[in-house]
Amino acid sequence: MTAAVTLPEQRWSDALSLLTDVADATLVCHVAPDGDALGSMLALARVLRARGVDVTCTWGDERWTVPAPYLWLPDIDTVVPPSRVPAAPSLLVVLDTASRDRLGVLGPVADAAGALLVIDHHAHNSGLAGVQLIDPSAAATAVVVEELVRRLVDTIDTDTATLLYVGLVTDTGSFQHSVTTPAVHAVAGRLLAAGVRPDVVAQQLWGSRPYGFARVLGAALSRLVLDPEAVGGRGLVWTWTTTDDLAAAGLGLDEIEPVIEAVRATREADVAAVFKQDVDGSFRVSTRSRGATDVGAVCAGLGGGGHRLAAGFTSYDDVETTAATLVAALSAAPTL
Ligand SMILES: [Mn+2]
Repeated sequence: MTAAVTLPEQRWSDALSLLTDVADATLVCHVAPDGDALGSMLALARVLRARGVDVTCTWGDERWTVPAPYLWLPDIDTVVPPSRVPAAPSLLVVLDTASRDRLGVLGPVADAAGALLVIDHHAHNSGLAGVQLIDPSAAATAVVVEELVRRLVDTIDTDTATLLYVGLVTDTGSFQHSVTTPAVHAVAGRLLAAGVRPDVVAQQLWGSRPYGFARVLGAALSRLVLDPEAVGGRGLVWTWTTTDDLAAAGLGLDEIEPVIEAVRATREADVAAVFKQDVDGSFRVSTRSRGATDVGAVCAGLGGGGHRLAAGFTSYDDVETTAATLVAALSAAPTL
């Protein structure tokens, strides 16, 4: 069976020596964190704290809040705003990104830290030095962290396993994406054996949404545009949400991520996109491909990032201009 993570043995020993005998560590995941970013960060934090390390956990969003869908995570109450991060920590661990610009306001901390450990599985990255536990073939950063943690401790407790499982199950699309190898299920098996309740996690992640979500989804679907000529004839389906939609529903931007799930299955389009207006007027653009288009490369070209089939960027233009920009970029998109 191919391993869930493939990295040179020397890399693991370099990482372990950074984590051994360190007095304090700051753990940072990417801005606008998802389940893999938060789960990976909080899992490693739990293990390090149990070993006596003074751990600080955060991410560098300018307007920092804990995303509502993840308020139930074990240890989520231990995260602090980026302003509380030591200016020059002994060790900075960066999780679920290897790009300096995805650190937001915490970019300078990466330069000032005594040592740097980067744990990630994204193919597009730049700008961070240090020890690199980066495997673009890993299904999730949580998979890399699971391997690291198994090298640090003999047993993984249920809360740590639950945090890793959240990363695994979100980044694999509930084990539906092509990254779902036998080794991925072996990782999931180990986590379940540590006491994870998959039904409870699934209920929290996908079975529980505020009423307002259905109202915003309705607004988004009422504006849906199908452009079958786009993406070299493979088709684009797209829509948008406004800050007025969110205000009427009493929701934050972090609660409408699943809108794209209702759009992405559209058979007539390989690519789906949702533009979500933020309070500063900009749009957070989420994109998905049904398998034929590298939207990760397209979004990277537009200043964002992500994976081949799921990626995003921020647009500072209006809806029409954003759509035109996206259509133009997709017309030159790499085919998979
Ligand atoms: Mn990830």
